Amino acid sequence: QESAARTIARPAETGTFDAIVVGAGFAGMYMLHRLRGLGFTARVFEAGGGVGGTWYWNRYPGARCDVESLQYSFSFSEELDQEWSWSEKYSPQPEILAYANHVADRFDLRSQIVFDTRVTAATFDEDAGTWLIETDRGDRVTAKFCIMAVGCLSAPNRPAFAGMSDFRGPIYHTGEWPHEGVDFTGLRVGVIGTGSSAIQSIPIIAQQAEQLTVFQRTATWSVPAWNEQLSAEYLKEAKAHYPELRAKARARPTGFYFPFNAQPALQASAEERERLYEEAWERGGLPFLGAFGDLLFEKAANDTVADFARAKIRGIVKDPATADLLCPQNVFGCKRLCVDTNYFQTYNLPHVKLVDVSKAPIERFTAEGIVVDGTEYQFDAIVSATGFAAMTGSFDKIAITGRGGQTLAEKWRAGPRAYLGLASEGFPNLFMITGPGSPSVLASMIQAIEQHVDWLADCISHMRDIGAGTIEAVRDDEDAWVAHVNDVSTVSLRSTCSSWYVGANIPGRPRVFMPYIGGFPIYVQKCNEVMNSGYDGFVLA
Ligand code: N01
Repeated sequence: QESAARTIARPAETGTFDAIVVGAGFAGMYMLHRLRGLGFTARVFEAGGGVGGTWYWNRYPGARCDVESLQYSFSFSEELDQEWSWSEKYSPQPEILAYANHVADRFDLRSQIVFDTRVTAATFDEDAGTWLIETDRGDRVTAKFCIMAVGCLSAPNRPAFAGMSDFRGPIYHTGEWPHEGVDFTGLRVGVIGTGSSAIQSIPIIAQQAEQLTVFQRTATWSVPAWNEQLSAEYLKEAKAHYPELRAKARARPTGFYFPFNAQPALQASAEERERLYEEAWERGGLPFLGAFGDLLFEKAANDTVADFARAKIRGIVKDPATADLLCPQNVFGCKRLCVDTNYFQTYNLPHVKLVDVSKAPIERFTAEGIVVDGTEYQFDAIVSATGFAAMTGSFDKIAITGRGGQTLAEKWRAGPRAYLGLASEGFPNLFMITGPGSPSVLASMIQAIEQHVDWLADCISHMRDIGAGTIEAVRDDEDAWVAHVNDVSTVSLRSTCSSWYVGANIPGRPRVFMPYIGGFPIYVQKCNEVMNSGYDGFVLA
């Protein structure tokens, strides 16, 4: 979905800046705010017609965050924390987008953001030590620093099913939902996929559709959200202790706070396990994983929580054959755990059907619908909830050329390589916010963003102080970090399944565990050590 403003002509930008930032999601906005505060000149180029990134594009029905609203927000301004009031425990997409717009206005960011403009190329000029950034609107600007704030889950994955163009109705992707919304009332709807986007949208689409058919390749683990309105008293109390909550969050491996029981599941009796799983289920959401300390490390411990969650699914879904299909057989929480409102209950509705495509995949689209195993399912509209080319997909869309004419795509062919997920050797002065090899998607995204942006702001002003022209990661240090990211991932059961964490959701992508799973505080400590040592592992020239 491109906004109408795209078609309106505007003069091309040609200036020179200290920094160009690509993307005006939470990362790009905060980066701009910090750069400006330090007196640097900057431009942000944003493909969308507004700020918000993920929350600008993902407008599918039921879209909401799975991190509690009080923690899924910027922490850099106490005034902002105090003046903004979230209405629900888990914010719906429109409210997060309203928050992003509020931040843009409150910190007066818009004047330096160029909307409806996609960066197409970034090329390093070795002689000048600067980047030339080009866009699809003809802009050609030069900057000392090029900062990629392109998001981790922002390049939609659209599997190329045979015959797709034959389908007579609309095909929507959850990650690029029409801004005017979609009314499915009275329609026969097919949904492909059962990840987070699907499990959030399916219950809402089912309320409108006349018939809903879900094509499931891998059954999904999901825990109830128990979402609720936040009362004025609750918010008052929470805001009175906001700094403590922020500090507690930063000290957690996930970068957000929830009750966590470090005890190993296998040390508890079967009765105690059942009791603690029930309690955690009643709390719901991602904190369910905090029921015991070893659930993502010990397969035998994981089996106990998987059995518990399968029993929950069987208790909800009335048709035993459907319940069987909905019961995942892989490691619990191996792919990102889903958080739902009435997902499994939806399959008890008479007009909702589940089709297993794990053995016989989707064969093709036809004018009328989708064929699986020789059977044609007829639809008026199809929803592709097929996810994203995670972590690197948005880098792939930009022709990034570094020293010696090397492209980032070439360098990353066998998997992304970045020192601390911040920079890649051969690409001086090119930074990435929440890049591959940083905690990013395994931490609370906004906390991860703030830490990266603050580190970059310190780095860039240090370079100004010492008169450095370029900064570049050292190959050996980068290799050691990439090896560490890989080694530490093998400790977690999360490395064992075919998720987007490892690029395995898309055929042909190299299988590499991309985010850093060693924990947010350990990572922050490492970044601070690097900074305090005068940027160990980087060459400043
Ligand atoms: O994408 P996904 P998503 N034939 O990749 C299926 C975040 N997020 O957009 O599992 C048939 O998880 C695929 O099947 P399989 C969150 O981090 C957060 O749902 O690969 N099916 C899978 O079922 C999340 O993890 C929130 O076998 C095909 C689905 O499509 C991440 O974004 C909300 C297929 C894709 O699931 C991505 O979530 C939404 C094919 N050819 C998203 N190709 C919250 O904050 C793919 N699939 C709550």
